[in-house]
Amino acid sequence: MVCTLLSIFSLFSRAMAANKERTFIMVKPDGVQRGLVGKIIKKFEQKGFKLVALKFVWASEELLKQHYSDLAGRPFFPGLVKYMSSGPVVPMVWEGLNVVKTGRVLLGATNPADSAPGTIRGDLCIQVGRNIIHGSDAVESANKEIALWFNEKELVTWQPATQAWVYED
Ligand code: IDP
Ligand code: MG
Repeated sequence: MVCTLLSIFSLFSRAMAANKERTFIMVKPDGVQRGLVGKIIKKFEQKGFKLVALKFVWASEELLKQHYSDLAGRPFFPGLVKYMSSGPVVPMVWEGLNVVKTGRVLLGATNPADSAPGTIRGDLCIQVGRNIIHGSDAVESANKEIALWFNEKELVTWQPATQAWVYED
């Protein structure tokens, strides 16, 4: 009996933890300039994910170099940093079950030419160098990116009223 209760509790807390996965999403300068911020946020809201943090900032080249440090050796890196620092961006944190992977699905392929219709990049942009949105590619990189762009106080703890209608547990 105790064992059964314990295993039910453990299944429950594992499901709760899975629902708390977080990803880092950012509307890039072209997305902001083209007035697509609301449309992009709406995609994540309508899916059922929970907004945990959001801000509007003009990021420094230094921050962007850190954000894209994995790509520092690529020929497009200087252009990428210039593009990303050319105007304000909207960094966000979204939470939910498999949000990292599903977030990437909502974004579409890196190159909009390969992004499926219905995805953000597939519907709203044309070239890889102006692909309007960033999304973390793994839980580990998500945690790194969240810590780079937000401090603990900016990550808001709250319970959406819709929770029981989005998740069965
Ligand atoms: P991702 O944004 O889909 O994760 P990454 O390979 O991590 O794609 O590349 C980061 C960003 O660098 C892309 O979103 C895009 O803005 C830019 N980028 C990637 N490949 C190219 C390229 O070949 N030319 C110009 N920019 C590129
Ligand atoms: Mg990437």
